[in-house]
Amino acid sequence: MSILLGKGDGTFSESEDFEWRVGRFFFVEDIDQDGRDEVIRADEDFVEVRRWDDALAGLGPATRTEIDDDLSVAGAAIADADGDSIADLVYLAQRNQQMYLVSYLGKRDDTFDVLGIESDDLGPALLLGGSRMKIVDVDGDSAVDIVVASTETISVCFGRGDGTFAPPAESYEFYTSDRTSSGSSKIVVGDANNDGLLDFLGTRETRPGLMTLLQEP
Ligand SMILES: [Ca+2]
Ligand SMILES: [Ca+2]
Ligand SMILES: [Ca+2]
Ligand SMILES: [Ca+2]
Repeated sequence: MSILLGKGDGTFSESEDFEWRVGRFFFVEDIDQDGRDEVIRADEDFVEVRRWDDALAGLGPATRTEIDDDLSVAGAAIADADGDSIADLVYLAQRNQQMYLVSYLGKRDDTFDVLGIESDDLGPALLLGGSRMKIVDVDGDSAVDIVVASTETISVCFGRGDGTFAPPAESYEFYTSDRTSSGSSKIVVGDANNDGLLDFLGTRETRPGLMTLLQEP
């Protein structure tokens, strides 16, 4: 892993290399809301947090949490799912042909509670290549929600504010990716029509144009 340190004038100092391979999921987030970002990497069976160390002028040692839940993980997000101001790790995971959202609650010491809080089965719509997720507060109730895009649908799993998420009430047809080619499509959450309500925008490699799904008041 290397870091380019910004000097604040658009230039950067030389990168520094660390013997730390980035896992499948990689985040830079202020997980404890102290105004300083932490670096997090995660994979199916672990999550590691590293903090910037001023004395080292580099990242300090990794604090590691092993996760032994036998899940097949399709997506991951870092956000405070239970409202205690410490970020949590949320996996979109598959087990026995069912999809779940599993929250591992973050603790003050940069570890995570290994007893994941599982949502109910999210239903069959999310099984079809459900591999893209975004964590955002869609309805503005200050509990983060999970947006899941599968091959042909987009669904919202509303957060209950305690680390659990409700199965989606509806799935919207939304061509975010191809069955034949993955990894080239994008989904973005933003307010497309400036009405204060978040909307979804997506592109697809083999189909020109931008799809917009507007949230209704
Ligand atoms: Ca921090
Ligand atoms: Ca939390
Ligand atoms: Ca919400
Ligand atoms: Ca809107």
